[in-house]
Amino acid sequence: MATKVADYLLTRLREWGVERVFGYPGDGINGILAAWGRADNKPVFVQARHEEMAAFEAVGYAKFTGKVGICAATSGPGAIHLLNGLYDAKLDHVPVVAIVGQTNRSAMGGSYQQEVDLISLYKDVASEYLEMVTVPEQLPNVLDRAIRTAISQHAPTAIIIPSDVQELDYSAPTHAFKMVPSSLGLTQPETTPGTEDLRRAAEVLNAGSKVAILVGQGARDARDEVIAVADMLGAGVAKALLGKDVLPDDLPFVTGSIGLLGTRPSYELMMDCDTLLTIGSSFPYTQFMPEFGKARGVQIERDARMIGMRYPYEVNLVGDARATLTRLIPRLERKTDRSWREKVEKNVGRWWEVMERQEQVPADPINPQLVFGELSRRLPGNALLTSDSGSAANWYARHIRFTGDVRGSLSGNLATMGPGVPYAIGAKFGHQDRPVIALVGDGAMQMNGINELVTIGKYWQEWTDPRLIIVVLNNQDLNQVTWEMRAMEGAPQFLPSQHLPDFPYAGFAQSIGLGGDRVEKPDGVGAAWERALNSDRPHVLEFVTDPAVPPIPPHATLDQMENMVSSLMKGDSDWSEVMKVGFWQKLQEFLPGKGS
Ligand SMILES: Cc1ncc(C[n+]2csc(CCOP(=O)(O)OP(=O)(O)O)c2C)c(N)n1
Ligand SMILES: [Mg+2]
Repeated sequence: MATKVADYLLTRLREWGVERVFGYPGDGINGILAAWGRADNKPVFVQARHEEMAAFEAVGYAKFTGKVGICAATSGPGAIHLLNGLYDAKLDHVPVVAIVGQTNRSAMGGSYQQEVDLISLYKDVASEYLEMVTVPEQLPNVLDRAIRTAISQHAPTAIIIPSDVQELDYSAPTHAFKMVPSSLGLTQPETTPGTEDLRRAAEVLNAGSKVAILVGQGARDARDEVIAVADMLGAGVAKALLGKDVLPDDLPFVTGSIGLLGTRPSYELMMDCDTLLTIGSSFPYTQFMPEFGKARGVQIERDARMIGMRYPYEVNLVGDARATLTRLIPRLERKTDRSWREKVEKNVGRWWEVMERQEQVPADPINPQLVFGELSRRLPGNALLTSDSGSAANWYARHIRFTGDVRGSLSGNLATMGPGVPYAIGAKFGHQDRPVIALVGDGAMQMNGINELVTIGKYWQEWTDPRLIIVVLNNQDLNQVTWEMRAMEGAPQFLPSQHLPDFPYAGFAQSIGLGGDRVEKPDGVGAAWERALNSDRPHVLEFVTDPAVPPIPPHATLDQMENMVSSLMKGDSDWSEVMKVGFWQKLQEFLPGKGS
């Protein structure tokens, strides 16, 4: 039988080294599905419950492996469902290729069933590369460019293949006019700034006496170099959320996360420094960076389109983090006065003590901080963590100490609900021998996480290490929004929108053959973690947590936090009182210039 376009598509994906495609079927891609059958399911088709989940799985796979993630969906509704996951890839700069179907060429423009103008719909999300294949000779070039562009531009791209084209006999581009042949492979250039620019950057960094470093995911390959620079400059290092795994938290000068979800030591590092070095981060919140005019700034960023924003930097170095730092280091002078660094380290030590004490404050019934603290103390050094958007992201940012090779990610820039469980599935398919832990709210579970447990149920027996732990914060509240409303609107909880019905998350997991624990008391938290971490199968840990425990922003000083913890521990006040008063009235006291 002749090779059809769909057969060649799968062959080419295999030639690119693609091992898995996360997808969902439909008649817009029936031709490709039939080819998959003929190709003995290579690359392996991973079936999600929903196309958005397939896209999140591809994003999670790409984030945790560094390889391109591929997702596939049918025309019309399937392609529409992929969108939110593809936007997540776009905003977090993740290489993902979407392969979607379209109606037959003969029906196009005829308002045909499931006919959606996909070129217009995908124009923005796949702005780096989007093309429809209309004749077989186009295919290798369009697919190769979609893959190469996704990898090199760190972005989602998409190819649309009408169903009748999938069924055509494949015919390769020829050595002829208006044919576009293509070839496999891609090497990534190493970009470094020029000597004069490195000299200017070194001048700024050497002149400062209180240096702050901010790292983001772009610094991930430069761990040793960042440590070396921080040592020479006597600097503290704060981490943007997507860069939480760039440096481990057991280094005493690492101040942890930055921003509203960040730590007090990161806040003070930024407010008190006289020099800022940002490496591989487009952290957007200027108000958590030094006052304008207070610090001289240097930025290192691989993408010239993303440099020079967020802060008025004096030197903008376009280059890869590792290559640039390697060339910068010989130009740096070791700071002999270590007092700034000592202050930062003292702050960091005290911060972790306050976090541990906060975790112990009683709540009704479980303090969510305790859930994260108990995990942090047991976290395997090779774990992969995902967090959903919700209060979990606060506790993930502040209470989990990364050590060793722990990796973690969340939807950093789109901050969408829903990726916690599918990211974990993508991570697991990328690293079947590593434990994966998803930290998810009950709202996100009800949005899609419960359904995606079914996907875990379908595949877990294939995994070398079957440990995939899904933590559900059962607080019967869309808690993060509840707190945001209190903060910004001064509004009380609006129950018709905020309250969530209960659901037996652990019981449901058990009913489909997974492990499950519902934990209702603080003294059961540690033991539940032990069970899940030693389980022979994926495990849902449902913790009944108190929605009245506020995510305290970094405006609160360590003294204020300690006082609050002491008064809560003594019973002089409790979390529900904080809630009644309205946390944000309390927050006012924490804002700079207000209260003690
Ligand atoms: C798709 C999407 N819808 C809505 C939001 C707004 N939002 C952010 S966090 C959140 C609440 C999450 O609730 P839950 O998952 O229960 O976590 P909790 O904060 O209660 O721990 C909402 C509604 C969003 N970020 N993404
Ligand atoms: Mg909730």
